[in-house]
Amino acid sequence: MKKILNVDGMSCNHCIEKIKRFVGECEGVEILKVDIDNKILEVDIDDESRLLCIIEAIEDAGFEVK
Ligand SMILES: [Cu+2]
Repeated sequence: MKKILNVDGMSCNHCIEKIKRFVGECEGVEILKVDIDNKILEVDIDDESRLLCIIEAIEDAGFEVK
């Protein structure tokens, strides 16, 4: 299922790479889009429970989920 998360604090390509790297560690998650302008991360997850890992990964990367 597709999910869109609002992520605060992204400002450059480096941030995009960092988000991709950290969230990429989560199983069952495919990153569809990291959009700095609209401050969103779009993912395809196989189960709702994957959101927990994603949110933790974003925070570990130093960004904030709104
Ligand atoms: Cu950056």
